[in-house]
Amino acid sequence: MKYIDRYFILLVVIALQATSCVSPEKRDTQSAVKEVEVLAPIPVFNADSAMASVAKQIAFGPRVPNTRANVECAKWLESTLKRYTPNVIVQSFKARAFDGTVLNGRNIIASFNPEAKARILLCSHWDSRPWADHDPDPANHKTPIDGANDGAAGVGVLLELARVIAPDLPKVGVDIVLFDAEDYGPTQANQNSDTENEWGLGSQYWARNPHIQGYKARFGILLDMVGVENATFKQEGWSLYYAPHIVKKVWRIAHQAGYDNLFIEDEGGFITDDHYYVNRDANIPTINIIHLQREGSSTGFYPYWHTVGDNLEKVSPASLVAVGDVLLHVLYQEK
Ligand code: AHN
Ligand code: ZN
Repeated sequence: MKYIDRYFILLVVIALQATSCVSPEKRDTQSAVKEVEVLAPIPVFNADSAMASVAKQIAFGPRVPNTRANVECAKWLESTLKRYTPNVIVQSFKARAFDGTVLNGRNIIASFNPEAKARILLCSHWDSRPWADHDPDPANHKTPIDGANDGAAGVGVLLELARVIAPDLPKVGVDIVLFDAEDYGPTQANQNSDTENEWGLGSQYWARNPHIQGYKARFGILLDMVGVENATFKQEGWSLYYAPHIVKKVWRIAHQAGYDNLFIEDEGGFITDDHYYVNRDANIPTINIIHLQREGSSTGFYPYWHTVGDNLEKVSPASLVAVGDVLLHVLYQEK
C-alpha cells in the first residue's frame, strides 16, 4: 500500500462572492475560512482476526504467572509477533507479589522500525488474574479467570495492529510491550496499605529496566479492558495528570474518526495501572484507554471485572475495531 498525501490540511475556503445570482443580503457576507484536518489513510483492522487472537489466548487457560498456560501463551505471543517483525525481545524477570510469592514473569516486546528516533509505545498486560475475588459467588473467589477483557482484549488489538502495520509502517517507530504479572495485586480479603506498588509488577520491572538502556518514547498508550460491549472510555486521572496533551490528541482523533460514542469527554478517576509506573518510573508520558463505568457496576470497572464471567462472550469485536482504528490513526498521523 502506498499512501500519498498522508498528512495534509485541507483548507476549505467558502468564499461567498458577489455574483449576479447572489441575493443582496448575502453580498456583504465575509469570506469564511475553515480549517479541517483530514486524517491520513490507515490499513484495515480486521475484527475477526483480532477476535481470533483474543480466543487463542483464552484457550491456553488462565494465563496466571507460574503456570504452564502462562509459559505456553508467552511462547505463542513471541512467535506471533515474530511473524510481523524480527525485533522481538522476551524480558524475563522475577518479582515478589504482595503475598510473598516469587513470580517468574516475561514482558514481551516487539519493535517496528527500530532505527527511528521518534517512537510510540503501545502496551497492554497479557497475564490473567489468579482469583475471581470480585465474583458475586464467594465459591469462585479463588478461581483463576479467563481475563477476556482484563488482558486478552488489549493484547488482541495490539497483535492485529502489528499484523496490519507491518507491510507499510508509519513514519514513527512503534514498540509494542506486553506486560506480565499486572494482575497479581492484593485480593479483597488482603487489602493493606501499600496497594500503590502491588499491581503492575511487569510494568514496574520494565519501567526501571527498559529493554533498551535509556529507552524513550514520544508518548505511550496503555489498553485495559477495551473489548467491553458499548465501551465508554472516560479520561483517566493519571493520564490527565501526566499526559494531558496526549489525552487531548487521542480523544480528538477518535472523535474525527467517528468514535465519539466510545471516547467520552469526561473525567474517569485515577486507576493504579501499568501506565502509572511507566509515567512515574520511566518518565514516558503515557495514557490509559480503559473502560470505566459508574452505572451498573460496584467497582467502577466493567461488571465482570475480576469475576469468572470475564470470558470471551463479553468481548465485542466492534469495540476492538474502534480502539484499533483510533490507534492506527494516531500512529499514521504522527510526523
Ligand atoms: C486497582 O484496582 C488499584 N487497579 C486495577 C489494575 C487492574 C487490574 N487493571 C486490570 N486489572
Ligand atoms: Zn484485572
